[in-house]
This record gives sequence, structure tokens and C-alpha cells, in this order.
Amino acid sequence: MNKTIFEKIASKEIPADIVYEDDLVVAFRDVRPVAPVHILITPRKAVPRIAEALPEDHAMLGHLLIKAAEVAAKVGLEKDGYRLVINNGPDGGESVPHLHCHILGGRQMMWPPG
Ligand code: DGP
Repeated sequence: MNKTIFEKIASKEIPADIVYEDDLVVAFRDVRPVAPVHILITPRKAVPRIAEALPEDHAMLGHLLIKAAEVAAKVGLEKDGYRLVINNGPDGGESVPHLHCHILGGRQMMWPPG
């Protein structure tokens, strides 16, 4: 299997502005930010999308969400808040088939989303 772009970022084969990493997840700034703060947090394991996560991914996914909140706090979003987004499939707007959670902040988010 070819590595996904996010696996290559996690293994430092391609550069990214990494803001957090551990054994299970890597968080880095999005190359096409849509908010003043736009970070992606992704599992090292190449789960394509949340719909394809397996029961064995349960702990890793919980870890990813806990770390998303920690990363948001670390970059100064705790006081004013932020949004976490996971796009799944074509209608969800997914463009990279490696599960990732967007951490968006630094401006007022709209609802409903576009
Ligand atoms: P999504 O549409 O939910 O699949 O989001 C994919 C995001 O990934 C999109 O906001 C742009 C970002 N992205 C794509 N390629 C790269 C890359 O090579 N580096 C970084 N830092 N972000 C990337």
C-alpha cells in the first residue's frame, strides 16, 4: 500500500508545521487554512475515514479527541472556543483519505456550516 500524505507527514518524509505528536497521533497546521488557527490531528494508523474505523480503534479515537482539546488549549483557543470537524466521504467534503480531525479557531464559526 502506498503511504498517505498524512503518513508521510507523520514520518517526516514531507515537511509540516507539527504542533504535537505522540505514539498514536500527530497534529500539524493545515496547508490551506480556513481560519486563523487551523490544525489537523490525525492518527498515525492510516484509517481512511471515521466510517471505516474498527472496534480496535476505540482507544486511539478517544485519545485523538482528548489530544485535540489539549492541542486547542496549547495554541490559545481554550478561552474563546473552537470547532472540531471530521469530514467523511464526498458529501462530507473529505479530500484526504486518511482520518483527521480539523481544529478550527480564532474567529466566530457559523452554523449551519456550508
Ligand atoms: P478534508 O477536506 O477534511 O479531507 O481536509 C484535508 C485537509 O488537508 C485540507 O484542509 C488541506 C489539508 N492538506 C492537504 N494536503 C496537505 C499537506 O500536504 N500538508 C498539510 N499541512 N495539510 C494538507
